[in-house]
Amino acid sequence: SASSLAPLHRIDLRGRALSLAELKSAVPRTAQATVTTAETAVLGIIADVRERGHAALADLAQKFDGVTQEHPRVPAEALAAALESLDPKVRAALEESITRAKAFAQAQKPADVDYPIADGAVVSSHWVPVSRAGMYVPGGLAPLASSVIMNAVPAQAAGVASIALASPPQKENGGMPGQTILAAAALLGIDEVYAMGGAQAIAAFAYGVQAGTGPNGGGDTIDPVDVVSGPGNIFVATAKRLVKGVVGIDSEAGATEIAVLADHTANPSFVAADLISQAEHDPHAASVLVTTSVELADAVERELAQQVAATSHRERVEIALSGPQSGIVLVDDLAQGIAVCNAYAAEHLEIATEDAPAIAARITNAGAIFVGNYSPVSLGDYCAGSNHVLPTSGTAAFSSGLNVTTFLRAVQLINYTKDALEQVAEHVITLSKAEGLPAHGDAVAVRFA
Ligand code: HSO
Ligand code: ZN
Repeated sequence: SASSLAPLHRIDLRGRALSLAELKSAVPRTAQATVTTAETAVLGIIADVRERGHAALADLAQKFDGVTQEHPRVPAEALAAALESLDPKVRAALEESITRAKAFAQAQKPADVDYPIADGAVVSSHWVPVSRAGMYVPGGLAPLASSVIMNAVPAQAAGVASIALASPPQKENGGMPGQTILAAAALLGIDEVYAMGGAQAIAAFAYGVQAGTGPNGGGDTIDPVDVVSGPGNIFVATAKRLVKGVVGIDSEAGATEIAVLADHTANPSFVAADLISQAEHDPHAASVLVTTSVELADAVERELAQQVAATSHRERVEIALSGPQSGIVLVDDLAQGIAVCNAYAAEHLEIATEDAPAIAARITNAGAIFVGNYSPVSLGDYCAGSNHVLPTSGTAAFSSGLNVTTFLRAVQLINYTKDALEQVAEHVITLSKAEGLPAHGDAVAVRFA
């Protein structure tokens, strides 16, 4: 059947010299009204979980997931059983994904620095893991077992001792998260798993939940965490933004985005397939093509119409592709295309141009850059070794995708001998006087009095 796909929005920037601010408002983005609505709802949910603990979690599980819940903790036997009954092919694929993610996370671990800055003086920075991390794994439209891996592997590589995982209760699975998610958790040795979804899961991790606050006076303690990580929908991303400061977060990883920077050499069928692959996640997902070639844009639209007609999640894809957050941006040349991509700061950016590595090197803002025709985003979603939890909605301009340092802090150590302190004492005293804080200088002088 022919697709009912409406033509994508076309934004024609050819022949226009735009300032950075103009570029930023020219690129397609989710409407601000949607963001504000989510914020209001999420503030209410966070307050409710803080006030009523397990009782709030139970009500919200009923409301959003349609399940009746006494306590969200998934029993150990359920985790073991899920692993037991896991399809061996899926297990092998998860294991390959884990192997690659682990190898990369290990390699990514930053080195400690112990720097002899002067005689008898050593300044160090030592990477120390956080004590406890809470990870979110989306359920909803698609329970993402791969996100268990993307969250947990870097945390484990960082050396986090206590890891808790939350994923929305699935009605079809007796109110527990999806079986593959449970199996993946078991495969990674994670035993603290909760059937909690949405903003309420983020609130529970950030503030903890008191024992005995359940509907019938039950419910065990959920300890607060130091870092909340993981991808989610707009509500989860908003909740993470709102609890940031109480806890650390990886980044705002909301509804997924793909941008493709393409010239006339791009393969329209590959480009269309990749745009659809991320649109399949969520009606709010964004698929953006930035191209120097009108012919390519037209060819991609023809491909989209054909491929969308045959895709499983056709309705969702059509909504995502025709939304204001998606579109085709026409540019004069690759220099303008690069400027557009940097202004957009995509979660995922594919480079489908001649000499893709050289173009990729000129990208300053993107969560992850997929270079050339054989590095599609879906490779990164599952098995590249890179991480798929990445900053969305422009936050790639200042934040990074989930990685081993998400769970580490660089603690500084300062170790001077008496002689080494004496060497620099005069400067400390001078600066303390210059700032009008003489007691600072006195604290040094007293050691030599
Ligand atoms: N593209 C999503 C991750 C994902 N895709 C998981 C499939 N499964 C956000 O980067
Ligand atoms: Zn994906």
